[in-house]
Amino acid sequence: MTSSRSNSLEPVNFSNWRWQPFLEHAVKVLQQFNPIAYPIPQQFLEQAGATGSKAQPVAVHTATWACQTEKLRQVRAACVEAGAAASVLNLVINPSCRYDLPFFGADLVTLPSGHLLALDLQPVDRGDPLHTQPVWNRLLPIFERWKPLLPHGGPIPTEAEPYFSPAFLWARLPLGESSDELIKSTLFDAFAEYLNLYVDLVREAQPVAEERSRFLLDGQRRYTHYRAEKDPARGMLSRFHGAEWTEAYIHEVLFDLDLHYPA
Ligand code: DBV
Repeated sequence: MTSSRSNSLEPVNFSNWRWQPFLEHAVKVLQQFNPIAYPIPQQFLEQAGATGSKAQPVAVHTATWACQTEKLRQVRAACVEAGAAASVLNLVINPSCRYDLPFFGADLVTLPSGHLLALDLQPVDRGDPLHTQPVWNRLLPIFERWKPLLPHGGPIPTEAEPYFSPAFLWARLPLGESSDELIKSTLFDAFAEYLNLYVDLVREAQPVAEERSRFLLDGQRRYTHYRAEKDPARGMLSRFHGAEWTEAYIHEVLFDLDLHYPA
C-alpha cells in the first residue's frame, strides 16, 4: 500500500510488488534529463478498489508515476498491485514531436493465468526508414540476444503490427519459481538494455523542423488512438475500479495526446 501520494514524481511504492525494481530502475535512469512532475489528477495518482468475491475480497491498488522533460512529452507508468489477482507495470515514454524518437513501451503483466511480457521501442511511423532504420540498426542486435532466452508469446493481431518494431520482445511464462528467476535476471537485464538504448537516442536527439514535427505528431496520434481504443487492460481496470474511472484514466492520463494537441 502507498502512503498518500501528492505528486506524480513521488515513487510508487507497493510492498512486495514484483515490478518495483523495474520502475525504480527507470526512474533512476531518467534522472539525467532533469524530469519535473507531470500533472496527474489525484484519483489517478492512486486509486483503491477490490476484486474477488464478496466473501473473499482482494484489495487492489492502482497508481501512476509520471514525469516530463524537455524531449519527453510524457513518461508514465501505470502500476497495479492486486496480490495473486494481478500485478502490472505498464510503462510508456511519449517523446515530444519536436524530436524524431520512437516510443518506449513496456507491458509487464502477471495474472493468475501467467506472465505476459512485452518490450519494444515502438515506431511513430513504421513506413518511414529515416525514422526507423537508425533505431532498428541498434535495437535488432539487442533483440537477437534476448529473444532465445524468453519463450515467444505467440501471434499478435495483424492490425497491431504497424505499431511494433521487428525487435518486439514478447513472451508468455507460466507462474512459478523458474519464471520468477527469469524475470529477475533475464527480463530485468533486457528491460535495462532496451531502456538504455532509448536513453542514448534521447540524449542524441536534435530538434526537427516544423514540417517534420507535424509528420511525427500525425504518427503519434495514430499510435495513441490505437492504444486507447484497444487497451487490453480495459476489462481488468473496469472490474477493479469501474468503467467510468477506467475510460477517464485511459483517455485523460494513459493516452492523453489529444488533450494536449487538439486536432
Ligand atoms: N496494458 C496497457 C495498460 C495496462 C496493460 C495501460 C494498466 O496498455 C495491461 C495496464 N496488458 C495488460 C493486461 C493484459 C495485457 C495484454 C492486464 C492482459 C489482458 C487479458 O488477458 O485480459 C502488449 N499486452 C497484452 C497483450 C499484448 C500486450 C499484445 C495481449 C492482448 C491480448 O491477448 O488480447 N501493450 C501491448 C504492447 C505494449 C503494451 C506491445 C507495449 C510494449 O503496452
